[in-house]
Amino acid sequence: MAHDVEVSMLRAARTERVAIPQLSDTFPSLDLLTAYEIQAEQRAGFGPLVGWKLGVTSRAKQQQVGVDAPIYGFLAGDHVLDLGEPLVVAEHISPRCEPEIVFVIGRDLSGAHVTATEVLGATAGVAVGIEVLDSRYTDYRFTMPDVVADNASAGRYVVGTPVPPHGLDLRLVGVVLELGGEVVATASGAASLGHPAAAVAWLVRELAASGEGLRAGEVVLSGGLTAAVPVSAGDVVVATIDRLGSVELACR
Ligand code: 0L1
Ligand code: MG
Repeated sequence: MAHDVEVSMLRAARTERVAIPQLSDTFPSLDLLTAYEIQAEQRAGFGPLVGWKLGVTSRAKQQQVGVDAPIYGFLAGDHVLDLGEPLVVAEHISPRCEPEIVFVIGRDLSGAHVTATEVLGATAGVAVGIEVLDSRYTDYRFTMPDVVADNASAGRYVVGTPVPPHGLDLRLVGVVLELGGEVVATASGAASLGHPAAAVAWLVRELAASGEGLRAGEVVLSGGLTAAVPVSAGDVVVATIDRLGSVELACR
């Protein structure tokens, strides 16, 4: 593979749970195109592809990590946490949790001009989710190409029960993130690029550049709606989204 060195550095960080300096320190010419190539080369090291994640789609996230444009990453079987399954903090480096609106795709969708309306038409259900992010970089610091190469900090995710999207205005649904029973952040669906379906449409258009698209049955995390909250063993995180319900994640 073209980027064996970068891929093995990131793999070692992930499997040994030891952060590495950001790739751009070692490879100053790292650009976005190369970063997506490095990301794609890592897919083979995970389970089967189950979907995609948007990253850095909200102002709160952009301010938190100093990256000012959306990115995407892949989701594989290894990223899934089942309902009620705890997050084992020691399996990660610096886990952080954030609330997401999760799309469950009902039919294949691809193309360079896909719209939010088409995304909603192809969606079988939407659900509340919690994404667990984990940067493989020292001090959770990175440039945009660094974080793309690191699969948009994908760690784990848990999804609640989907409901049909029809009749919901996903811009207006309220979002509450709780940690240990305290409300730590609030938002509405519009925090993700103005409309979560618009964020998914952006993803589809980006995937078209590499001849890919969404497949029926895949999930898409449409972007963290608040800043992400660092978690430790013993924490309990609850994400609640109006009309979609709540999902809880215990950390141990
Ligand atoms: O899902 C996200 O918005 C995260 C993208 C990468 C930045 C981070 O680790 O917070
Ligand atoms: Mg996220």
